[in-house]
Amino acid sequence: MTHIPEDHPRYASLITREKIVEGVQVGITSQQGLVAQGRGEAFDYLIGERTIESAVIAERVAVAYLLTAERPVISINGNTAALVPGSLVSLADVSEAEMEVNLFHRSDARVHRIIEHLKAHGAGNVLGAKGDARLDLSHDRAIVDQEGIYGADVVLVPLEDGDRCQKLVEMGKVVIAVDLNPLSRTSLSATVTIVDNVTRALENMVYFTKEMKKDNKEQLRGIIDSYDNRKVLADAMYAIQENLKNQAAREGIEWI
Ligand code: PTJ
Repeated sequence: MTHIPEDHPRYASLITREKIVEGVQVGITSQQGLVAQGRGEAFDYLIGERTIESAVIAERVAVAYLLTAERPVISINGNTAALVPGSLVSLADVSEAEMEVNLFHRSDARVHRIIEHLKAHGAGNVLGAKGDARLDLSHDRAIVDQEGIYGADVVLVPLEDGDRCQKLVEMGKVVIAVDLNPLSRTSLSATVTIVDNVTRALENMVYFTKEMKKDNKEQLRGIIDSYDNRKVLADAMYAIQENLKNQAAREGIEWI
């Protein structure tokens, strides 16, 4: 890993980048994952590299869904496995959700490497190697486990592609997405869209789960019922616009 000095103004962003590069080097992350990370970085820059208030709301609603689910599943790909393995394991643990490796650029070797990587971070059972069920899609993200994503009622899909998100929603599942692009097909079709960096979102969700586990089901359902995903998307777009305006003002550039 390249040495990044802690006082570098872009320390957090550069460390995240290094983790993805390392993920590719050890065969966990796909090369395409580097491109996806670049896109994420660009949106994170636009939003101000912070968790906006509406993302906190979405994160709490996501936790309420996980805690009231019958069969919650966290879907894991090569990017999230490299970036936030510890938080994924903690979230599965505190929310009692299953973990399932599901890849767009699928190979059995990579599925197994990711399962081993998660186990090295404390995971118990990790699904995804069986691939004994199929979603109605023409690419490899269709391959899922019967006892995991296929039979789940709530699925958390950080860094998803739009097709599968839409398919899971069509199947009647609650889909929670984490995506820094508020206008991606995934963001537009998910039940709950968390417009935040997965590195911040997962950590927040672990914290909220520990706190909200004390709430009863009715309180959790109340949180869900008052939620409007369109408002959250609109707020993320507004936050991007305001961040750019403020930055322009600081630099003395007129906003036209
Ligand atoms: O490991 P695989 O084979 O399953 O492949 C995983 C990737 C991520 C390569 C695959 O799912 C893919 O190609 O994704 P996309 O279509 O590029 O979508 C990724 C979305 O996630 C984009 O909208 C990015 O803006 C967003 N994104 C990227 N990095 C982050 C992010 N959102 C939150 N946090 C990030 N760190």
